[in-house]
Amino acid sequence: MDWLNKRALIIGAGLSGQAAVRKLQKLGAEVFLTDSKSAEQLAGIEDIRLGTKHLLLGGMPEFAEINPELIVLSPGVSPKLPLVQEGLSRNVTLWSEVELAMHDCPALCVGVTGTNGKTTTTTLIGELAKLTGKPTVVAGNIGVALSGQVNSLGDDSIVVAELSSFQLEFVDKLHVHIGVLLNLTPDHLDRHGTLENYLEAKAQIFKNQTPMDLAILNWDDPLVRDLGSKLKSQVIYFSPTTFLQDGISLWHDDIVYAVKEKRTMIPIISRKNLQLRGSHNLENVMAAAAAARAFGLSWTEISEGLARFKGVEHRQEVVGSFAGVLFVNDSKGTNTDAATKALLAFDEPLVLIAGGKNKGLDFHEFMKVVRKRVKSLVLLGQAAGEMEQAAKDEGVERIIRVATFEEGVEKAISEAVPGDVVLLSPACTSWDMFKNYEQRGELFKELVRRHYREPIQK
Ligand code: UMA
Repeated sequence: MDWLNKRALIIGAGLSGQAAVRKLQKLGAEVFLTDSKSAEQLAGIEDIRLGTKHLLLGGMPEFAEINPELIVLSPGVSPKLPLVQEGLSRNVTLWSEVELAMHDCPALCVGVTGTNGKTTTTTLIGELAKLTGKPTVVAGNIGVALSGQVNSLGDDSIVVAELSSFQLEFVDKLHVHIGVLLNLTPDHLDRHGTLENYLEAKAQIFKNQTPMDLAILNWDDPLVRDLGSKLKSQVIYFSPTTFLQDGISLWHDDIVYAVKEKRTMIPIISRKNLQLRGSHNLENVMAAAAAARAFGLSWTEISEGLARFKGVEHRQEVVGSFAGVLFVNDSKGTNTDAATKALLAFDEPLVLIAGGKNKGLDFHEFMKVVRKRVKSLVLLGQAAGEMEQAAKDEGVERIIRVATFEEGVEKAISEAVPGDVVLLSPACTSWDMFKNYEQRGELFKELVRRHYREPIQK
């Protein structure tokens, strides 16, 4: 579609909005950008060269003030906004930012959606895509707007896009050649209303697929499985729990690819050779293997790529094994759900470092899991007192309170013996002691490596 001299309104001036402005400016459109926040509240907005007439901050304009021919919606902006509703009633083209990004992009598009595991799977597929030697871009809901990343790509390139339900809600021609739907559990229902609507938004990832394309679906998730029979594309299922005669699943300890018609079963990798832990990560690995096969890697290359993958930084990230103790950085575990998942991912005795700033959560359920899985609990930060009380209430035996993060790491190291795992998964935000969870995770890694006199990796 040609946007030269057309009036385009972008709603939301965050990462997506700012990238959309730049893209539409390049396409020669007359661009308007609006945000309910003021310029002072918005990071990076001063780099956007739009006159005051076109930069409408601190509130939303009336539709008639702009009369746009295109509205681009940032993912976090609800379509219930009167401005959007008016656009819809006047049949104005309404696109999500990912539609704008990919509309004229000739690259092979691999899209990953689902409620959980999107970022790990997207990152892993990105790593595997790089093994093809082709130019590869990894972007989307992962924290980098697609519109700013894909503009100079040719048809020999691969785009690996993490796609949220928000981003998929208003797509038109978005063609995802290889689409992954990992799982679906209730989430974002404040925006989508019902689980059906949420599934419908996610299923948009397959909207423009043809019989040449591939849908990679989770067999274990009934809603996702049922979608398979409704798609035009080829479907491959994966399952970490049930052996599939057609698809990717587990055969004893091996992840295998089976094709019933050909009576073949190809071992891809033993789960023991994966650095990613936990059964939820098997879903991510299986989906990534299916995608990588579809963009042309051999099973050997896939196996090597999977074995090398250490996970996403700060999410159950393996720091290394020192003196027989495995150190894992899960600084991104900023709530009890995430930290529980991390605890359940390990069979080994655990020394857990937890605490920080509480988000208003109750810790009792979490401490029930801690009692079963953790041999020593090291507590720090503002929430330490509250966590200690909950831990005692639930019968956790070994609780160690420390004053500083540094002391916490040293204590955890002294508690561990060969065969143990020292896990940082705080179940709290970092904001009482750090700028963000990344800074907390970096310090953890640095302290561990310093203790064992390993070179610090920046
Ligand atoms: N805004 C309005 N009016 C509204 C609502 C929002 O003006 O009614 C403005 C806000 O004031 C703000 C801007 O919109 O300035 C923010 O837009 P946004 O929320 O869409 O955020 P972006 O910075 O564009 O980031 C988005 C994704 N955020 C959301 O979907 C909420 C990022 O995913 C994504 O990485 C980025 O685009 C680049 O593609 C984050 C996320 O939390 C990680 N995603 C959710 C999730 O994973 O659960 C879906």
